[in-house]
Amino acid sequence: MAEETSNFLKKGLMITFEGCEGCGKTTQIHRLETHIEDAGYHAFVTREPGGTEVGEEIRHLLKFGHQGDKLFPETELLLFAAARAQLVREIIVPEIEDGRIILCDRFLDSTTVYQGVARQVSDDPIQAINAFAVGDIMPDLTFILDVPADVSMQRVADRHAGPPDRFERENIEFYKKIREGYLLLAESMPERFHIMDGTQDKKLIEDEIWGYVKERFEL
Ligand code: T5A
Repeated sequence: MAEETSNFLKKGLMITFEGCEGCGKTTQIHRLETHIEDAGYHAFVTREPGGTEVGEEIRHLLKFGHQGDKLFPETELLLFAAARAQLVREIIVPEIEDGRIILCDRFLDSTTVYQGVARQVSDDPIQAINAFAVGDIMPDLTFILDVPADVSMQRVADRHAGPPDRFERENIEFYKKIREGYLLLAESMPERFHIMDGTQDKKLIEDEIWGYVKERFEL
């Protein structure tokens, strides 16, 4: 019988992926998950908003709810924070304590950029509400997949089968603000962020991400 190999981290890690719509987060998270598992570690993939039953209901409301057009930026902010508070407590904290490597598709930086920069909610409530939602949990590493606004919009248009969600219906100026917001945020915290050129070939990005993760965390 083949011997089972498993590398245990005493305390898990959290790696988040951020960027505009269609920048390639989901694609790369699943590829990184495979590398991590092949190396004998345990990965856990989740997403925001969502990842819990409560969070998935909030996700649907935020993206497709027929009252969506009536949402004020402040309401939107609190709904994202509510989904995050649930995800942190129900999933992330126990999984990290179990030694897993959490791979999360968006986290608190999305709120800083989408609700803060693009929707122009002021910084103090954004930071306070983010801090309240995440408690002691902060990503160990955040990849930004950087793509120009027009590439982002084109990818969303190309892959779409159903009707676009509230964020996908935004105009190119919104997408540009998001991109700039992420780049500025990364500049302010270079120790946590790693910016990748998201227009490169998927396999090149995958190899660079895995190489970076392996080296940084000595996996
Ligand atoms: N939001 C979220 C907030 O406003 N505040 C918050 O606090 C949070 C948490 C979530 C929305 O909520 C907003 C942001 C979002 O608008 P979502 O559906 O989860 O909605 O949206 P996204 O996170 O943007 O997810 P997407 O599925 O749109 O994009 P991904 O996951 O980044 O991209 P992916 O991997 O699905 O790829 C998209 C397409 O591009 C191709 C893929 O094959 C696919 O067709 N692609 C590439 N093509 C060429 N070259 C590459 N390198 C490619 N990589 C991927």
